[in-house]
Amino acid sequence: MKVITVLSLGSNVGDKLNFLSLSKTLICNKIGPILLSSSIYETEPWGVDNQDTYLNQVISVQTNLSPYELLDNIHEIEKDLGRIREIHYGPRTIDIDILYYGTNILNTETLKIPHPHIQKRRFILVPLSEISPQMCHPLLKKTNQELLDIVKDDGKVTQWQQPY
Ligand code: PH2
Ligand code: MG
Ligand code: MG
Repeated sequence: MKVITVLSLGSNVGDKLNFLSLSKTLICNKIGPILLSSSIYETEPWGVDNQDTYLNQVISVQTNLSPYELLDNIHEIEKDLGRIREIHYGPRTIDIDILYYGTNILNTETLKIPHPHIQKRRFILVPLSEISPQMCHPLLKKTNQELLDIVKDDGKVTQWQQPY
């Protein structure tokens, strides 16, 4: 069955732009076609100090994978791109998080959908509202744009421009 899943991409180590780009190629190959992609944003690290800024982007992807198959494929892609899981919230070459899986709700030890932190993070809500402002959060019953309008987080999120 085809479902649209919304993923958040983040990188704050090494050639960040390249890690975003490589992750999208692998997502197309292993997960499914990318339907929408937000701009890339440079964002202030959330939850930890003394880290380099992130590049973040949100994409929507059409997939035939179940939520757990999706998660397994994401972990494989993160591993392929050299992610070592060390510090919680620590630096990462690539982090791929499942924000939404259609309008499904899942709440298990290993997988929580919608992503439990969507409504707390500007670095997610800004790109998410760019591609899907009217999409409704299945638990909070607010649109992504409404969640952005009320978010308390004041972390800096600026559209990233390719230097030339
Ligand atoms: N990811 C985190 C923790 N903090 N901060 C920003 N700006 N962007 C992220 O992607 C991010 C973060 C944990 O996954
Ligand atoms: Mg994350
Ligand atoms: Mg993650």
